[in-house]
Amino acid sequence: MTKRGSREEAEVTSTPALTRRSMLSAILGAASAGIAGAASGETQPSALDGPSVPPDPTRVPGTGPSAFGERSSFARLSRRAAFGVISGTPLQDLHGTITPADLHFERHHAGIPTIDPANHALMIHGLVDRPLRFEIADLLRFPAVTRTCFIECSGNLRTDAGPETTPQELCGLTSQSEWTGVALSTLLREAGLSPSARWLLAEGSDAAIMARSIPIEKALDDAFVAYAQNGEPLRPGQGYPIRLVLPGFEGNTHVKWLRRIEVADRPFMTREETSKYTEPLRGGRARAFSFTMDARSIITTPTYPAQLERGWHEIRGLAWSGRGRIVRVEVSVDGGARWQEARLIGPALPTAHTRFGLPWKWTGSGAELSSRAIDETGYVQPTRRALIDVRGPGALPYHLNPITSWLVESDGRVLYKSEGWS
Ligand SMILES: Nc1nc2c(c(=O)[nH]1)N[C@H]1C(S)=C(S)[C@@H](COP(=O)(O)O)O[C@H]1N2
Ligand SMILES: [Mo]
Repeated sequence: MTKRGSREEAEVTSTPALTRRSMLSAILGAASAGIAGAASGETQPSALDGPSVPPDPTRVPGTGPSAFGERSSFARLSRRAAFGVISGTPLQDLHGTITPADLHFERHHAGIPTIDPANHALMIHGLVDRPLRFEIADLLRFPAVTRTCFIECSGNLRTDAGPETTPQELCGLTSQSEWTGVALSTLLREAGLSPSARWLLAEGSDAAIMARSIPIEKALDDAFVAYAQNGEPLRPGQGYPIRLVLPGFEGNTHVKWLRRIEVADRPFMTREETSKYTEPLRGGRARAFSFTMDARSIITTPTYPAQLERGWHEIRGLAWSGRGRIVRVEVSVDGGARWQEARLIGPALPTAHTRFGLPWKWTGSGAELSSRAIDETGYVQPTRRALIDVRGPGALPYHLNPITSWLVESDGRVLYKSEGWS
């Protein structure tokens, strides 16, 4: 992996409320499965916590209701953390399109800050008629907006992945939530934009003081300040108490722990939009402010580490586009020689993960499964070769959305078709 944040860039914050038991299962979980969800305090039940299973569940009273629901200890789901600054969503273990909040991928440039919402506010200043300061309670009083959309890190492709790579490890830096908050246009109207306003700076209150320039058109279109995720307050890892959501834009612009918006007549040229989050092109040039996430898809089952049985299966996966709706997903089982139209399962919302499926009978011979997404602008997900031709083998793999394939071996093993990036 060339870009996954470097160690010196950030530190993992430890979760304040680790109990002895959760600490123990965190350590056991991390040690036994190589799973480091422990770093964020998201622990899985360990063998020690396992329930005693009665031979016949109808013969014994069940357990009672509780303050918090927990996942079945048979349903083992976890994020995989790396370098202390990133963790991926286990795409291969999920269904539908909503990512459970505790499995939303995480990318923190300087850890998760602990913020008391009572002491947090959002400032709007710069080229405005009235500089304003909003408490969280103020934000909750404005008309709410709710939108289901993905957030995807533009570094979401592991270019050095070998055959034994899961979808989570390959491209688990995309997740989807139903976000609720207040439209940024509403807040900007309160402050009154000056006619020369063209760009905003959005700044977070983490130790990285991460900041990005946002074009005014996006700010006035569908940008919003979210305070809730899947019906509950944002998780600390997702920006509690507030984050910016810019549907379809690269993950980095969705500034978490948002504290300040400054309005200006030009971009601010912050570190994250100059030395980072730009894409090298052929001929020694680079593109910058490449906000929109291009259409992409990935098969989530069957993929590594599945062991396939002969007979009928449904090839399933996710497709999404930062430019709008997914209109079509095509699947090939013969390495791209022929493509079949998959069924879209559930609604195809704009800038949202869309589930697709295609029933397929595996007869026991080798197969190569691939998917390609087409969005409402007619954009077709490119091949790896086409992307390399345009970008060159540049050092920073941002905005790479190649068609991805999985090889089914005659013994039923499923492996990522690893081709490198050159
Ligand atoms: N303040 C702040 N905002 C941030 C970041 C950060 O480190 N600090 N990381 C950014 C990056 S690179 C991404 S991809 C997304 C990740 O959001 P998530 O952790 O909720 O998945 O948040 C963005 N917003
Ligand atoms: Mo990112």
